[in-house]
Amino acid sequence: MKPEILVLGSVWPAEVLNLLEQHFHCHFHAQLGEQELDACADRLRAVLTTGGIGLPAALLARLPALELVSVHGAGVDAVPLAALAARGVHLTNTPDVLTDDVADLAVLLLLAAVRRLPQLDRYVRAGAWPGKAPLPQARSLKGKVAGIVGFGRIGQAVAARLEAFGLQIRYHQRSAGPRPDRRSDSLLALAQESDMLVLCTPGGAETMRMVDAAVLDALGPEGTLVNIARGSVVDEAALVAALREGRLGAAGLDVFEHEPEVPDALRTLDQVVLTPHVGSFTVEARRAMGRLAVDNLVAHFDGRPLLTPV
Ligand code: 8YV
Repeated sequence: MKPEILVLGSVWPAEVLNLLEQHFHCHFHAQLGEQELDACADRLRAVLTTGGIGLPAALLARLPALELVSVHGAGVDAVPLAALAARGVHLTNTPDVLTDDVADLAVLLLLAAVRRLPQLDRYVRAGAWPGKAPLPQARSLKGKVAGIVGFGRIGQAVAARLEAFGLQIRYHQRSAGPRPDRRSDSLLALAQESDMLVLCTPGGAETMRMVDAAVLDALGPEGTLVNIARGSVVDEAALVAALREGRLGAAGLDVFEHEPEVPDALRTLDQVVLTPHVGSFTVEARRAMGRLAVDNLVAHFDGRPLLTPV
């Protein structure tokens, strides 16, 4: 008999669904009523979920037979880690296979924000060019300092790309990391030393709103903030205020505090570039993430070691 698993999220590609059906008896949470969930809950031995949905604690409490949570994504901040550990439930994620694509998006947002790509695009589309409407010059990247917040796999991949643009790299994270000579002691110090901050740190309680008004002010009116990490890392109200009042220069944002809702204030600001949480949203990354997420489930039920345990 195939193990019974619960699948959260509603937009799984056909390839993932085919793999799942080969190995598991799948129950799709989005299609289950409360009574249907109750009827199968004590047979559900694993959960497949996305980084954004994670596993709500209330749902975990309804799954007494749970052995494994497989997260399709690198971030596990939406999973109740302590409760899983207390129950001995295994947890896997899909690191590495998305690193390059997420790092590419960080660079894309940084370049677009600093060189004002959306404004330039709007300028041409609006027919402002022939009339020689005033157009402020952008700033160079070369010689500037990029501060990377969270110097893990993605942070280091962003740094490698930005060094090729002639930027100096500094970073902040709790541990020393691979290049201690480049590490700033605090986030505030990093913001003071940097022309731009790129947020690559995990979400969760420890990093909640760590980018606050003081950090944004330290980055300053010529500074640029890029966030490809989690919306929770930034005090969004403070970010809006800093941009509105010209205390921060520009921002490139892929993630938001209450996504998919994006505050009107951010959507109307000219110096902001917005994308809908698409760091890993490429054919290649999503295919590899889907396979890895399913392979972890299969390995567990085959009695083999998990491929990418958290
Ligand atoms: C995805 C992500 O949006 O990896 C992460 O942590 O945020 C993203 O890659 C999501 O997990 C896709 O399921």
